[in-house]
Amino acid sequence: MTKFQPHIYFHSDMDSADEWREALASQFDDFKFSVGDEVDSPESVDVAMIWTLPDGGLERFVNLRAILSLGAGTNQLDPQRLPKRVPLARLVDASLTRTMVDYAKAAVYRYHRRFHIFEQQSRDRSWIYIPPTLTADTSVGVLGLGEIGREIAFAMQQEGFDVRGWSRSPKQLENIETYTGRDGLASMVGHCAIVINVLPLTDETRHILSRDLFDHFSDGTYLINLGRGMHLVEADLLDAIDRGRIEGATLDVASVEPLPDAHPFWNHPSILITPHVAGASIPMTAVVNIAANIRKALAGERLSQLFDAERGY
Ligand code: NDP
Ligand code: OXD
Repeated sequence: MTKFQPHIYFHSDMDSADEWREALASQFDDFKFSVGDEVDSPESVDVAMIWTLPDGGLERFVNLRAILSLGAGTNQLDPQRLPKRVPLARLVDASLTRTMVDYAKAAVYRYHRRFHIFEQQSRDRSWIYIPPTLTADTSVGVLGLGEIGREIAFAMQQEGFDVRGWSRSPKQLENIETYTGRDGLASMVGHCAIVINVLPLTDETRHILSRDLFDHFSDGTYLINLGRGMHLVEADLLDAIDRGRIEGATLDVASVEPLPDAHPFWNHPSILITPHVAGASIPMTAVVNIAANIRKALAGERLSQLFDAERGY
C-alpha cells in the first residue's frame, strides 16, 4: 500500500532547502523533510533528493527507495558510490531546459552577431563596421540530442540557423541533419561554425572535446560547452585557439569549479567563462516531476528519468 507521508532527505549546497520544502508542500499534504547531518530516525527516510553526496554517504538510510538527483546530470554524485540496490533518477524540468536553451541562444548570437568582437572594440574605442550575416549562413552543431540538446537544436532551427546534431542512437528531427558514431561526429563538426556541447559525462564522453576532435573543426570554429568540464581537454583548447582552429570558446563548466585563480582561462581574450549558470531549475516547476517520482518510489513502481548504469547516463 502507498505510504502517503514520505520522509524526504535533502542535501545540496546549490539549491535552497526552504524553496524545495515549500514546493513539496504544494504536492504533499503531509511529509517529513530532513536537511543536513542530523537526521531523526534515518531508517524511516524513503527518498533522498541530492545534488552531491553528503560526506557520510546514504548507507544509513537503510530503507531508501529512490535517489533523485537535483541535476539533469548525475556524474557529480559519482553513481558508483551510491547504494546499488536503490534506483537513481535524474532531473528533467521545463525551467531547466528553458534556461539552457536561452543560454545557448545568447551564446550563439554573441558570436553570430560578432558581439565578442564589438566588446573588444568598445574597450579599444574602435569603430569598425562588420556586416551582419543571416542565421541561415551560420551552421550550429549540437552534441547530445536528449531532453536539453534536442530543445536547443529546435530553438536554433527556429531562429533560422543551419542545425546539425549528434547523439548515441539515430534520430530523425525535422530540418535537422543528425549524426551518430565517432565518424559521424568528425564529419558533422567540419560543417559547423559553432559547436555546442550538451552531453552527459560518461566514460565514453569524457575528454571528447580534445585535439582529436578539434582537428576536424574548420578554422575559426566557436565552441560552447554547457555539459561538464571534464568533457574538455583544457590544454587542447588553448592549443586549438593558438592554431586558429578555434576562434573563441564560451565555457559554463570547468574541470575544477570554481575555476582556480591561476587558471589560464581567466582573462584569455578568446574565452568567456560563466560560473555554471546555464541551467537552473525552479523548485515550483521542477517539483512536479520530482513529486511524481516520489509517488512512484512509494508505490514500488519504476521511476521516470531513470539513470542507466550501463549507458552511464
Ligand atoms: P539526456 O540524457 O536527456 O540526453 C543526453 C544526450 O546525449 C542524448 O541524446 C544521448 O544520446 C547523448 N549521448 C550520451 N552519450 C553519448 C555518446 N557516447 N555518444 C553520442 N551521444 C551521446 O540529458 P539532458 O539533455 O537532460 O542533459 C545533458 C547534460 O547537460 C547533463 O548530463 C549535464 O551534464 C548537462 N547540464 C548542464 C547544465 C548547466 O547548467 N551547465 C544544466 C543541465 C544539464 P541518445 O539520445 O541516443 O540517448
Ligand atoms: C545539471 C546542472 O546537471 O545544473 O542540472 O549542471
